Amino acid sequence: MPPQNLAQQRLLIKGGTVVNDDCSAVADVYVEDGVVQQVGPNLTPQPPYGLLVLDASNRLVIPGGIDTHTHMQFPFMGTRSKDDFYTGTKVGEQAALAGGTTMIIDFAIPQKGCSLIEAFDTWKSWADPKVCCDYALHVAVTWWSNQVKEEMKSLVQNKGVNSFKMFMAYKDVYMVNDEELYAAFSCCKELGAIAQVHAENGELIAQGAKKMLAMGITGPEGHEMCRPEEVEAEATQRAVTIAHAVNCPLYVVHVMSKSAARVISNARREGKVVYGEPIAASLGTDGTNYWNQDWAHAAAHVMGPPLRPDPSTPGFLMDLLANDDLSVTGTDNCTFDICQKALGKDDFTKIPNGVNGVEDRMSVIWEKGVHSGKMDENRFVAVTSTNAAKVFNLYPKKGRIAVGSDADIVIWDPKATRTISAETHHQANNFNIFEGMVCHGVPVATISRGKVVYEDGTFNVTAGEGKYVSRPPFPPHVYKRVRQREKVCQPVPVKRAPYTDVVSAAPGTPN
Ligand code: URQ
Ligand code: ZN
Ligand code: ZN
Repeated sequence: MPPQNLAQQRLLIKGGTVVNDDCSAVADVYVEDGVVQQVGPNLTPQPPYGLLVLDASNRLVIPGGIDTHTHMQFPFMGTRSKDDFYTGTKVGEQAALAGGTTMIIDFAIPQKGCSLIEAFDTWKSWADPKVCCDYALHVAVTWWSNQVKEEMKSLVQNKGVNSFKMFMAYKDVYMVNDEELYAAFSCCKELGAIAQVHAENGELIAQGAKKMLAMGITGPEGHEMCRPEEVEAEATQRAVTIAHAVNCPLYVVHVMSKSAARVISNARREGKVVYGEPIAASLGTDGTNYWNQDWAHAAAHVMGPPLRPDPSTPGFLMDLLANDDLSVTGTDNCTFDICQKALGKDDFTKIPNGVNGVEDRMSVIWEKGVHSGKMDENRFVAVTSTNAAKVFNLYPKKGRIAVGSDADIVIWDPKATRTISAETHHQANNFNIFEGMVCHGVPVATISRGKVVYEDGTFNVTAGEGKYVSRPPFPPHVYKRVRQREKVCQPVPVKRAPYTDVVSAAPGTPN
């Protein structure tokens, strides 16, 4: 008799095309105890009993998606985002597993003056009993002190955190100034962490918002008009400059505009260690929605930085993503239903910021990126999974289908289509910013650590089954260059004979 549950521990995915970021090949994948054991043609694992076989012929077998940017059950702007770690990963407004995402990285965000470690512990205590896929946590630095510096060190050394987000916006709430950015970036570099920025000029937003309200513009269009894209581009350039000054790798979250993307692209061409993260929203829709006659429709798209009214923005960002000017994709999934959005019905500055995406990211990128001919299936894997795994030091455990990797795998049907709709999505939210979009590319089955957790619309996963994943510092993909530069690119003084002649101030110069 095979031991109980053996079928779940032993899995053969047969006849699919295995796609990694660097190659595709027809091969079977054999999984045991949650880890890939063999990849190759015509595998016949022994003994045959208790083996679950999945037919993947005519389908792609891809590494599970990694969503680098979510906010589950986030207390924000007087409310809390609707998807929690259960609904957001399994069946909520946006359900990661249903969309082919097997890992999320959420953000622990302390209030100013509060402990980063306590924030981390709080977020982890929310996630652990509920989360259905693997997860990790970025931590935000919202103020600066010696305590913050010590806590960053402890988070890196004891809690498996290797990324910290600094907000350049949300004045008086989360925003840090340039001096604090300099200190935080320096600390990240010393610890081997990635510095992340929300790049918008918070001072200009505050002034712009006052101006819009004084002009009687209280609706969602005011949200975009008070922070046009140069507000994002200026902050992006400033962050690039400060990070470069301290030789710290920089990761710009939620790239929303052409001009911010150009700043990142130029920085990369100048050899700076910078990564840009467009999100499903910025790749799949645009800011013309803020001018929609229906207030609820317009408000549902409010997020920061905003979607841009130039309708060619999503295509432009996809081109840069295809060409490696931009590197990684997340969603910033932070869902609020229409009643929550209505907190700002008379004042756009009070509309809770955030949109959906975690369930739809993979399909939206396949449709707009691969089906459109901008990228091949290997680049798709790179931008939805592998690059994130490399940047956040999860590779090759995550982000690759190879012997020894976690069996986080998606059987992907590139020909099937689905129409995205709030009526049918697995999220709790009553609005979907991709409503009506027909996407080629559908996950047929999602496998998390060797277990089939989602297949043809049916889930087989319980709350708390996902695991926290520690991320060691100094990801080689990011830090090899940084460390070498540290060694060889230090400024050196010019050796010269000392000046020995007369020293005198101009007569009459006050002391
Ligand atoms: O800025 C973010 O990432 C969070 C706090 C809120 N969501 C958003 O509008 N981008
Ligand atoms: Zn942000
Ligand atoms: Zn965010």
